[in-house]
Amino acid sequence: MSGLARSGARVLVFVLICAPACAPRHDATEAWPVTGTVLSVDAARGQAVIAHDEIVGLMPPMTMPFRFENPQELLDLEAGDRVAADYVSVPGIGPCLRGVTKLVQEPAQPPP
Ligand SMILES: [Cu+2]
Repeated sequence: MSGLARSGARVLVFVLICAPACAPRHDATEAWPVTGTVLSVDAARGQAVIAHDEIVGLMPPMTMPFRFENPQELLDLEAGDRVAADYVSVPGIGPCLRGVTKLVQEPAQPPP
C-alpha cells in the first residue's frame, strides 16, 4: 500500500467513525415536518393553537400553541384550516413553525 493510499484509508476511517457521532442533534437547521388543524389564531402574539398530528420521532398527536417564524402567515389562517409546516428551532425565537401552508380541504362527506 502506498503512503497516499494509506492516508486516504485513514481519512475514510475517520469519516466513517466520526461523521455519525459528530452530527449535531437538534441544531437550528433541523426541521420536523408537522401537519395539523388550526383551532385558534392569536396574531397579536404571533402564534396559533394547532391540534397537530404525530411529529414522527418527536411528539405524539396533541393540541398546543405554536409560534410562527413568519407571523404574516397567521393572517391567512382561521380555525378549521388544515396546515403543513416545518417545526424548527430558530435563535431568538425558539421552537416555531416555518413555511406554514394551508392544505386543500377534502370534500365533506355527504350526509348518510
Ligand atoms: Cu405537540
